[in-house]
Amino acid sequence: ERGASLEPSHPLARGPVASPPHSVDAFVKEFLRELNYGQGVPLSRSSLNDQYLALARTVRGYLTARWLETARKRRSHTERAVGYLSAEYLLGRQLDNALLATDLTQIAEDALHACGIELDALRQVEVEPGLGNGGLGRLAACFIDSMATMGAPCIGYGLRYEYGIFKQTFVDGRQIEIPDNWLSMGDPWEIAHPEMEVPVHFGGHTERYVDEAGRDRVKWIHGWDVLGIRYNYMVPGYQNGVVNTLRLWRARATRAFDLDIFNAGDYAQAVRSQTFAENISKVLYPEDSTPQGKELRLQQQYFFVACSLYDFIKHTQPTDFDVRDLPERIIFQLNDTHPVIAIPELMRLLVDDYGLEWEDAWGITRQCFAYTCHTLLPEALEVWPVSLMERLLPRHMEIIYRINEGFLDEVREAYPGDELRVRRMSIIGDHPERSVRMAHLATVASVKVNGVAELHSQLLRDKVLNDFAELWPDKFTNVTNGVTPRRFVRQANPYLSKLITDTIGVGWVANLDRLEELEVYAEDEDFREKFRAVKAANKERITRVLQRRDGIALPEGHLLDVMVKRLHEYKRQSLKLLHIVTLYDGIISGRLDPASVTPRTVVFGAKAAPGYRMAKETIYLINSAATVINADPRVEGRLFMAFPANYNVTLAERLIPAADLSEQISLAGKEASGTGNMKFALNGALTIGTDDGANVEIRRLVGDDNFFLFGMDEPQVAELQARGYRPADYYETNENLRSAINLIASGHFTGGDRDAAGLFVGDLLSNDAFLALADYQSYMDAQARVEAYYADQEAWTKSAILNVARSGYFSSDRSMRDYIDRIWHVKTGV
Ligand code: 7GP
Repeated sequence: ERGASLEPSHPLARGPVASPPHSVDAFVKEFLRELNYGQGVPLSRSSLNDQYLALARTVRGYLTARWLETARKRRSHTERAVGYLSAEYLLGRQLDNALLATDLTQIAEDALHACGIELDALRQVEVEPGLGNGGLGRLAACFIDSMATMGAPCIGYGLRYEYGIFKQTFVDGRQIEIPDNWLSMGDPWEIAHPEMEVPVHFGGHTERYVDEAGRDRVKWIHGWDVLGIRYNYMVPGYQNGVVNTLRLWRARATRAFDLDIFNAGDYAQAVRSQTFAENISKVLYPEDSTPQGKELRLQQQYFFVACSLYDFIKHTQPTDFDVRDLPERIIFQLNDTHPVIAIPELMRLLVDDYGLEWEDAWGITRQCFAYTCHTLLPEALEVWPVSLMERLLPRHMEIIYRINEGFLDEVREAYPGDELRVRRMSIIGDHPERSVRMAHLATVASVKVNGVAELHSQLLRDKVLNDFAELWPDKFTNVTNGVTPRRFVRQANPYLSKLITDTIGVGWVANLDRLEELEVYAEDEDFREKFRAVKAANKERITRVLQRRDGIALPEGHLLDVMVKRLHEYKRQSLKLLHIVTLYDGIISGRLDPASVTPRTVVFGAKAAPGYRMAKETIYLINSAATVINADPRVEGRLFMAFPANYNVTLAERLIPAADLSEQISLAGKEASGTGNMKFALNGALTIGTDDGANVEIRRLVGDDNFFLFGMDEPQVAELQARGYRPADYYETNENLRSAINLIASGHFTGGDRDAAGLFVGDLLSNDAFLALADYQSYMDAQARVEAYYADQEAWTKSAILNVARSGYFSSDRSMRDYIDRIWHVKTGV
């Protein structure tokens, strides 16, 4: 019998076909189908990778049905969506999250079991997509998770790097970077659309002409092109049937390149120029909080932004869409300055391609963007040389000049005669070379500018962007960061999750404020015992993980003290090192009785930017100290240091739930927010921290009694720096500090090699830009308070429970609520 033809209006053609049923039998069937017909192997001959890919595709099948349904519902209404523009998404593994979102974890486990496979074995196969460096990239991943869970229309746009953040290994204690070839085994989560090509242009020059209507217009005569290829990823909401989209772009050479090859005498050279185009999405730049200023980086930025704007206008809107309605349809959130070139790109589209008048286009553009700043380090604010811009994006440079002209007129009108201010605020800077200040461009064009924690937003207003805040006070706002409780509590900490759910019900996973219902249980002895059992189980788990992953044997019964984050001087891993060395030095010099030292294991995790010398020296010294201290019998096993290589999202999920103490010790006024700090508090670690970033809010919420505060606050730091900071003063007057530094300088940890510690020690004594020595004694005192408090396990556990109960605020769902209310004004619940 011949099948009936499916007209486009036929229900089956309009899809989606129903999701497979939620049953073990159905899951087995889907899984075997994927294995047999997708991977082309019978179960009996399948490899672990075959099984993982088949499992991932099976789960993806369940997601797809919801994804199509979400898209169908959204097509029928015309409400505003969020376009999250981010050069980084540090996603972490996908499988568990997808299982949790679809409530299939148990079914999958049983189904695989029926096939003789352990789910846990397949979990280990997944390579995490490391398409981000650190906080900024992980935040983007949390935000898209929360938007889906709130049923809010959001599309994430970014780059599909072929190589993500490098894999770190240590050779003789020194960091070695290995390319992260994460796609080598195939990525079952992506859906490629090689047929969806978006043309992106570079180089060339511009020409003026007069159009039919007699208007002056500009034409960009392109120098060269690449194509953007679309890759979709599903972003599932937590058990709400919503699946949003993350759309990442890959660069491919145009056919013109192919033709060149065909015609060229020099075949090899022609293929090389093809590679040149495809290099754009080749690798993530591994710098964190420091801009690179490399041409390829600007190419990446423009490439993904141009693809995304084009895609939004041409592919997500109806064919009769009028670009004048853009502000009703979209708000683009700029995740730091990396996507800021989107502003002149939208102007170019509106003026050159759609023929709008400049003023109309500017009116529209100014409603379509909002900007989040993630730093306070002045050197971290991106600037691009005008010369580079002119060469790579000549039309955009003209547009930026024109935006700047209009903007500076506004400034002059508000502050007549204040040319100094005009120069400070200009989008174009003159020193050390003429360049475009991307943060200024972003601020001028955006509806709102936000910092990522209260203190950070205040310092943005008062310092970094002060002139702008004076001109437009209402433009500035704060949205304190958050983290997704699905990944960082529910998945990462199944033991704690079960205890919470058994105690207050399951509602907390999508409504984290409900954790406050745990508050009363801090006084419940039985609950405290269970809470301690959870911690103990998590310590056993991390012990197994580190043994298997790194061959590290963690001692038992120690206070677990964890400092995990990118290696940066402002974060002060150096201060943590000074603390441990001081204890060790005290013991070996006989000043400190080892029996009086709280048994403590310090775990570091940190990648250094490959070109960041001081950061790499710090890694080397930490590793060297670990080798010596761990092996020294005089310590009597009371101090242990571990530095597992390649800290990533997967390791964070295992490590954070086991921690007793969370190290958040940046110099006040330098860490914009921190988000690791939130993950630790939510998993029942106590924080030792400065008055910096979101620590301020964590301390206010959990209470002073449940937080170890130390160090100068930001005004004190500013004052000391204004007075003139001399680190040597502290070295000379603090005996323990001097002795610890001397021990490092003597080569004790570096096999007698004094030079090996020279850079580190030399900088601390003569420069110490982040005032580690000034905060040293205060830090040591706070660590002594930690030891005393830890001795009282009942008191410590109470505090740990209160940290959990009072940290619901740090859900990224709440952050999204704040963005929606204050900036985006989009509807939720679809
Ligand atoms: C980070 C900030 O350093 C961190 O404090 C914050 O929690 C995080 O963003 C999320 O807001 N910044 C970056 O990762 C970064 O690369 C580039 O900043 C300016």
